[in-house]
Amino acid sequence: MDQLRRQFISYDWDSSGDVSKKELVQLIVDVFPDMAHDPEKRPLLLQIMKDADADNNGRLDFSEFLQLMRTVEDLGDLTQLQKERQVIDQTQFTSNEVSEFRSIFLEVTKGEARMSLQDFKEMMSPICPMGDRNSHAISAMWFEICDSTSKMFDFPDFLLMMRRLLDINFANMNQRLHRGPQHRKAW
Ligand SMILES: [Ca+2]
Ligand SMILES: [Ca+2]
Repeated sequence: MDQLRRQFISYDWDSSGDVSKKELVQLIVDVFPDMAHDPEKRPLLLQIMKDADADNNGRLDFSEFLQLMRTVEDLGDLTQLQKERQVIDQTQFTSNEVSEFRSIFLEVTKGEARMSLQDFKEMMSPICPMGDRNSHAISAMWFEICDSTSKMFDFPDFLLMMRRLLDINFANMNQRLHRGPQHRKAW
């Protein structure tokens, strides 16, 4: 709560107790970085702002701001879900494979939502020898896939990576995993 209060105050430059038009611009850019510059997302953005502005006065007071932040959080979950569905579709892993990969992912991250490159390499090391060459190749693929700010993998990123490694049979991993084309087992 304190953090949200501080965030709210930081947008309310003139300390009027609410965030009005000019102040809203900065808030939108911070809170909706993707939407702020995407004309197609503009109607959705306007709708979200309108929903948050309960008394329709064009400004957000603190309680309206809290409502907005809740919507943003829900949207974040939704976007993540959409990403995951899309990636599962794209990688064509079966639902069994996806659940196997999910338990591997969660085991490596100890239940966290993000995986580090180092943990990924450690996970891979029993399957492919992690010499300089393999290690660099994995890093290069990793940075192509991961979100550039966090440099971490979420679960869909992890699936994309596994799809790529299996497809190119990275360091002969399919043989090591005894995984032929007809043998549809993830791990
Ligand atoms: Ca203000
Ligand atoms: Ca209002």
